[in-house]
Amino acid sequence: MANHFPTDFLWGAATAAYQIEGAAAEDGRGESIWDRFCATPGKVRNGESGAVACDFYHRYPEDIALMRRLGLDAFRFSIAWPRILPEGRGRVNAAGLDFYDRLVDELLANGIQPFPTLYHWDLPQALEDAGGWPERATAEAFVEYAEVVASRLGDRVKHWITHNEPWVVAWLGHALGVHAPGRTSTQDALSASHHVLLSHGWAVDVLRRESPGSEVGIALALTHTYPASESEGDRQAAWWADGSFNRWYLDPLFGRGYPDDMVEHFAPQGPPVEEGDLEAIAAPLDFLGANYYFRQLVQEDPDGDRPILVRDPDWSFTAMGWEVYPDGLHDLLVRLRTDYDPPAIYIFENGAAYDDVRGHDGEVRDPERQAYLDEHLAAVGRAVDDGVPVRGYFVWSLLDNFEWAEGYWKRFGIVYIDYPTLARVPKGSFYWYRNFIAEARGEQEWRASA
Ligand code: IFM
Repeated sequence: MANHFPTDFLWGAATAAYQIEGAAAEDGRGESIWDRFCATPGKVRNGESGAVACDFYHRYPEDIALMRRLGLDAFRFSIAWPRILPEGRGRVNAAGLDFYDRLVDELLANGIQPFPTLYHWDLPQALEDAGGWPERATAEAFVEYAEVVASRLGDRVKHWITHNEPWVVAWLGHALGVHAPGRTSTQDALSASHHVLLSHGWAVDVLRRESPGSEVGIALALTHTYPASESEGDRQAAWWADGSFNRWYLDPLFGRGYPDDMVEHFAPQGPPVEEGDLEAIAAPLDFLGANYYFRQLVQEDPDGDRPILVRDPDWSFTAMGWEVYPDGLHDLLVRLRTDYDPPAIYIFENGAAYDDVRGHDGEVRDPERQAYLDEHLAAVGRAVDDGVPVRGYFVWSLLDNFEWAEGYWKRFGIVYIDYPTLARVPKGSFYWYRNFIAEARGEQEWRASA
């Protein structure tokens, strides 16, 4: 399977600041909405937080050495906005910028391309206190932040990701209340969603100006939706689910505005669109980032106006309860090319949580994760064969980490973190991925545990 990939295909791993960095109160970092959310009783499993996480802030040289052992071409991380601008806008914290400066230099010194994401959910609390993403001013603040970061790192960073998964920011954070900031309003979700997309569009120009020659894109949480049957009702339900999860973001980013059927569905609520916003959001992208974990199998609800997600009992599920459905990744990639034709696609997240344990010999064997990655990479290979311009694949995640409201018990890493000691233990999937990358490059395979 490994030989399906072009020689310049980028092999990567992905992470996010709040999930791995720790050092939450160090070197002038301000409070983020996730610090506040974690400190609110009942919001995060076991009252856990990212205060220490994997301590990547201090241990990044060790982790970069692991990336090098793995043979990575690229590393996706995010920048913590409250480290750079502790109050969200205005005063710049030099120590925060210095950290990412050192990180980028260390990556490059090890032959690894930095792929920073500017916003992976850790909004400065001060901006939330001023209204947060439902306010247009937060989009303006994001552009100032993007400018500060790009003017410092833009000479070395060649790929910028503005946002991670606007759907999650909007709906989990503002409508369902299960992520920070924990709001429960559909209108807030629609406003937040619009301002996240708007801030993306505005930042594209700034990033290109401050970081000449770089490429800019966004990472979306995408799924492929399938009707549970061929009935008209199920097909319409699948189209609705596609509208809510995929088209609501893809359509405006690719210049089509918000999809009419969904605008009608949400009316009289809706995104607070002002003149010029849709043009800004549609700023041409250099690449589209696709984060894929599972498909959606959708059935009509005869008693409600929203579809029901159903489970096919014949398939297997990860520790998150997410169905393992590799064909969905192939079908999604083909659909993206057919319907949106992006110049390039990166798979910025794909991976699985399983209940990993460390054996008596100290090793972590995770054959289910290896199978998950193998099958999904085969699906990517088929999409590449079908002519989809996939340029890279980033496994989620390099390290076990803080899985948001689930705390630390969901382990997505190919490297196990022994949280009491913070020791890093490469899992079986780490060696498997290393072999896969080496084979894809036409190098000799490493021995399984070498
Ligand atoms: O851990 C998250 C990540 O932060 C965003 N995408 C999904 C992952 C798994 O839930």
